[in-house]
Amino acid sequence: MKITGFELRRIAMPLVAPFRTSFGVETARDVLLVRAATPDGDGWGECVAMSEPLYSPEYADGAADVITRFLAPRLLAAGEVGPLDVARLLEPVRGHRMAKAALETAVLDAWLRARGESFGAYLGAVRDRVPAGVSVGIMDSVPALLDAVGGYLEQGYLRIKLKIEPGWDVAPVRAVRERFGDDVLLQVDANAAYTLADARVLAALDDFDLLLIEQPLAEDDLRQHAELARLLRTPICLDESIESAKDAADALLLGACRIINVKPGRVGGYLEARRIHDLAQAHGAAVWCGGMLETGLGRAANVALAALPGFTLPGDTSASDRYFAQDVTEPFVLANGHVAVPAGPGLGVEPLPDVLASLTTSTTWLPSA
Ligand code: SMG
Ligand code: MG
Repeated sequence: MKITGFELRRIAMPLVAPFRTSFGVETARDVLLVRAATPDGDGWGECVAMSEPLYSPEYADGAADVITRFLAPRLLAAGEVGPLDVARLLEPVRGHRMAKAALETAVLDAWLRARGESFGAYLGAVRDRVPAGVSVGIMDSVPALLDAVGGYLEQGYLRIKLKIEPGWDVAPVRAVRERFGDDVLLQVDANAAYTLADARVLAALDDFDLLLIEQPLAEDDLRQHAELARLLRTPICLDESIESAKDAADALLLGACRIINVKPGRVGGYLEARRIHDLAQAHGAAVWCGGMLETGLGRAANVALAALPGFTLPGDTSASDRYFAQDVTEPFVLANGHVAVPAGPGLGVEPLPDVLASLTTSTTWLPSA
């Protein structure tokens, strides 16, 4: 497949409510979209980097820069490029996995659309809908949190994830358990806000029968996660620490986690995400699909991935209206706690032209030489 050029498009998406984590507050999503143009049609990739390098070292302006100067030129100079070539062609450039993932996804989407095959079919999906969890930010008070959780449960979300940080951990978890009972599937995510010295507080969460505790310690603390795992009954799940299938293998072998949050952007794309799925399955470890407040474009691919057989826990694959009043595609909706896997070619969803135009803050065209 010949790529005639890449379009980088920035869109500004206000969130329906501020989303607070242990590293900051998001009130709007500043998204970098990549469109791969080919003679047979276009493909889309959403870069999950946030506007500031707080979740991970990548950030949207940096991703746009590395794509423009170093990544897109390698693909545009390569002549025929298929989805399996992208990672190899970009491999000499260190890191920048979210930027690489956006390019690979755009190429894969264009290639699948031309073949008339869906992301789900290509990746190996075995379901036509996936159970939806929801990630609930840190709130100003426990009553505000209980209102938010109650609202999501009423809508039908099948699993609740509470963001935690030192000072906002045992009390909110206890309050949610007391109000909504022991049957709610409940888990927590610290975004690396603790150290091993906090093991006692984290062990206090063992009383609440959580599905998992996500990324309690720093991303480069694999050994310390393994140590912490020995002190907790609650399974540890890693997010930020896992940037590749190799990292996943190391973490599982070391006993640093029993569960992995798979985010395709964080690991360099959907093909590497599928490798992590395969590896975890072989290892008997559970995986689930994480979220980065994606628009409908990124969500379409995530939902397809979450339909693979080893994704045995509900993901952060919520409906569009949990994030945005107006999504850039037809919205993903919650039906009996599930979100449908798109069945059409490629991502199976399109940006709505007028909406896309109204949200766009800039576009750059990177032509092939
Ligand atoms: O997409 O529903 C979503 C957000 C899920 O909590 C979520 N993501 O660490 O897992 C995580 C966070 C990272 C993004 S926070 C701005
Ligand atoms: Mg996380």
